[in-house]
Amino acid sequence: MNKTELVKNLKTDYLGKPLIYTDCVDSTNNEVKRLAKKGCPQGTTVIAERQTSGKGRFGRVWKSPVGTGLWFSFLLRPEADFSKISGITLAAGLGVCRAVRNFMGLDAKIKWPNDVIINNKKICGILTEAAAEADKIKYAVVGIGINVNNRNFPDEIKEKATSLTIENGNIPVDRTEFFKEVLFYTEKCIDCYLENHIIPEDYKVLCATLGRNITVIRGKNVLKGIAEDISESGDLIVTDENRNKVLVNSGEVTVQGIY
Ligand code: BT5
Repeated sequence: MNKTELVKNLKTDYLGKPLIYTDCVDSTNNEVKRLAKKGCPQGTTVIAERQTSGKGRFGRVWKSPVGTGLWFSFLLRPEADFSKISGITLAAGLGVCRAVRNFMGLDAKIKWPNDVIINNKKICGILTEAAAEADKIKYAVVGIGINVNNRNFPDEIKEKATSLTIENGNIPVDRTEFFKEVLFYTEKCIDCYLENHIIPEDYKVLCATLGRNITVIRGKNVLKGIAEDISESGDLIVTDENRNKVLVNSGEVTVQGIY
């Protein structure tokens, strides 16, 4: 990829403006956070060919091999309550899902809260990190990792990970054009969420978690039940084994038949 092509004909209002392209960084989330503290504007986006400390949630590692995927993060400075943070992650996931469906025609779905999957395997993970001022969002950094042209994966994730090219019959995917589609759809979905403050119905249609038996691990507690719905603030509404409705807003979710 190169910066000139990445910014050419970008269809967004603010995402990717400005765009910082780099060969190697510890984590694009960390880099955007550093820039945020220096006052950079909403929309500032960092994309890297390789991350040396790509990260997932709860301190986990995000594998970011060189030249295969899209590893990028962008800055938002919304005027919104801090409670809107989890909905921003869901909106970004919907954006990626739409981009994959429109650009590739592949049957991408969402695994609540932060994965995009194809054929029950993970092609994308999203990590949102935010700073608060009183109960408002000061800034939010949304980091998106998408496996695009990866042909294989390390042993520890090969059962659950896939890439666009693997799902597309090994035809290489134009990462530059696809990146622009992702920015376009993600911006649309985030704007829509921040204007209307509800999770759109098509999120639910594309959410593979709903209607399935799930297990949620929250610290030492394990909750088993059926994922029924998603609340206005983006929580998962689960009916547990005693038929109680429980709201789940974080934790590790295993969906029967997925991972
Ligand atoms: C996530 O965390 O899925 C969020 C990943 C966010 C990555 C982006 S890349 C750009 C930006 N900069 C960063 O440093 N991060 C963001 P979580 O739900 O905790 O899932 C992490 C788990 O996914 C790991 O423990 C592995 O099991 C698995 N995993 C790691 N690398 C993967 C990959 N490339 N593809 C699929 N699964 C992977």
